[in-house]
Amino acid sequence: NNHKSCVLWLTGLSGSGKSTVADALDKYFYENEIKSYVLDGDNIRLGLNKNLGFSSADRTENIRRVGEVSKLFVDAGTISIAAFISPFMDDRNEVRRLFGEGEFIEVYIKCPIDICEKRDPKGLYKKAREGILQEFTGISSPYEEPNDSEVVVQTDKYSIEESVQMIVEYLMKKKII
Ligand code: GGZ
Repeated sequence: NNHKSCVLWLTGLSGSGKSTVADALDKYFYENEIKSYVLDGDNIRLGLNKNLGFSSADRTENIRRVGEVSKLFVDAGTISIAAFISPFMDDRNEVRRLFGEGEFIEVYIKCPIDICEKRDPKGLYKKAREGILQEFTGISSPYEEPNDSEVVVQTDKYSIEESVQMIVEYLMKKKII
């Protein structure tokens, strides 16, 4: 399969569905013989970035490193699917600057915080409310909403399949896949 490479930068709150959408996209690409790789907290924060926590400075450094790793994947011809909260607009825009025109595709995984909090798959919102978890995004640490994302996916309104389809359609329209 002939395709261009790019980074799909998924930003959104904890519990918004970033990892779910990332994994479903990865599966779609695999089934269509398109090379892709998911970067997320599970494979980055436990390894390369295990010296980083959740202070603003550490989040900024987390995102900077993930941006650089994503660039390596794109150079290698693989679509990088990066799923990180990436709460700061400046940090997201710094990553954008690493890439060529059209190569950085910001996908805002948009979901109201009360719904994320209801989902609370890992019980983290509860811990944040109780003050056990500090500097939690959306509760005690900011999330700067994107306002110029290439794609906006509302996971409270659309199914995972529909969300994947919207991203795929964008990539087809831009002749990336
Ligand atoms: C936000 C936290 C925190 C705090 C632990 N704030 O929903 P999850 O569990 O599986 O994903 C969240 C993940 C966020 O890591 P990122 O690397 O994406 O964050 S950032 O882009 O801001 O650097 C959450 C868990 O880590 N987690 N503590 N205080 N999320």
